[in-house]
Amino acid sequence: MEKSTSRQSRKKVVAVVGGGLVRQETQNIRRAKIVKGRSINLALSHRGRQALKHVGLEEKIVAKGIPMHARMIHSLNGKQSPIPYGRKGQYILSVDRANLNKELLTAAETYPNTKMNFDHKLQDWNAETGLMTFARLDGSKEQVKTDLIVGCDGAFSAVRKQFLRRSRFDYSQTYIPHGYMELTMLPINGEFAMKPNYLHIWPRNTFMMIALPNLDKTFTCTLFMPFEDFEKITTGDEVIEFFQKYFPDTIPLIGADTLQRDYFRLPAQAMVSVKCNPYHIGDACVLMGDAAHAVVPFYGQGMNAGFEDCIVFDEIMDQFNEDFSAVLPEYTRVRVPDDHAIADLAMYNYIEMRAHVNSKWFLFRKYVDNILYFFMPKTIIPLYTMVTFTRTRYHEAVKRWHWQNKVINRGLLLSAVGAVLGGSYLLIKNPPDINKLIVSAEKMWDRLVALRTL
Ligand code: EGU
Repeated sequence: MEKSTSRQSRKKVVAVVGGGLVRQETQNIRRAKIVKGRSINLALSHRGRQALKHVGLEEKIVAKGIPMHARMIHSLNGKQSPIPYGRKGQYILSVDRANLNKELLTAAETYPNTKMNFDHKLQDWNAETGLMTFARLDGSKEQVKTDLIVGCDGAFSAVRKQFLRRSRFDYSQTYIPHGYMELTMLPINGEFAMKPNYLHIWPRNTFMMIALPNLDKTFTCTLFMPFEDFEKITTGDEVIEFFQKYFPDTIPLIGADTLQRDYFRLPAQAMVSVKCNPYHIGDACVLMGDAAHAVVPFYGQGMNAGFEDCIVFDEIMDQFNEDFSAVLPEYTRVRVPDDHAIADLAMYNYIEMRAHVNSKWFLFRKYVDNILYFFMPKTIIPLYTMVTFTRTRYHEAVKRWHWQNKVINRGLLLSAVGAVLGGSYLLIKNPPDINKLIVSAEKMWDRLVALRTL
């Protein structure tokens, strides 16, 4: 892509390496037959929508997204409990990865100063000279030199490789012990098999399944489970046995045959978290999206954070008159703390969910969040609300969350102390009649029994 500016005399040539939500046999999604591995749908929330708005695509994408106003928690006994994401109008969208890609490519093509090359694999590049070598499908090579390289080539970025050879480049990558597998839930009698406008969740501690709706009335179910457990299941009967034990309500919905077929279609996919710093080399190269910060999917923010990178970069480009030597360091300075914060949050949520999140705990925690938010909307904002429905900088959201937790804990402590002191005072002032106490204890027991059966 070429970029002309008012301030700079010569047009700058920029190479965007990658830059689609792609990872399949051919980068051109419009010609790709199968999309291997990668998830089919994504949760689009505020940050991602704002970025799409900047390029005039929000309406187009939202029109083909399915709103999810609440989570639907599936208990082991088949009970379903909705928990809203927020107020009316606060919802996330299930969007189709392939469609998003198609629209982004089509929009990019409309710029006269862009040229797209598909099926060019970055083999190597030189950080000193900026010379890149690409391999085409037929094995031929092409060498290109540009003013700026933008590495948008995903978690296993070839652009990032050259950063690793440099001094004072921080890099960490962590594979989590869990893998994921996608299973399709087909429509039943031409209709969605479950309520469509929800993010369905089956929290089972170390195992978890979620399901997002698609426009064709299917659901894509994603099963998260430790690799060692995936490997223990080797036959169709074992698949059914496993689902009977943990996700019994899904067997009739997915269908035993489909389940057995889908389970063995692809091996479980790995999930990796990547953090690095800085995101740039001089004025010549910059990383964005998963290439800069791959996150585990447990906050639904991977695409949203990557899209937000673009807004932040664009704002800094305006601020510094597109002077790459000023823009790139500023982008690193501003963006690294936020991307690291969301990477940590996603990892934290993974650890918390696998440690002790069953359906009761999940429901309880989200109820408490929502109730506090309802009564003190200015003081206690749930973390996921700040992350999902605002553009509060990720690291600010984390800071505020820590502060809120302190306030909540103090509040709880004070109430507890107050209750004990107040109760003691009342008991001493008005000693209760022992007979009345027993009667009310019986009543209390009835209430407890009633609660249990709720
Ligand atoms: C995982 C895989 C529920 C799509 C985190 C919530 C996700 C998504 C949650 C995937 C969960 C987990 C949040 C959203 C979203 C919840 C969120 C997770 C979309 C804390 C296609 N997560 N996901 N949190 O709050 O903020 O509903 O594959 F199960 S959307 Cl793990 Cl908001």
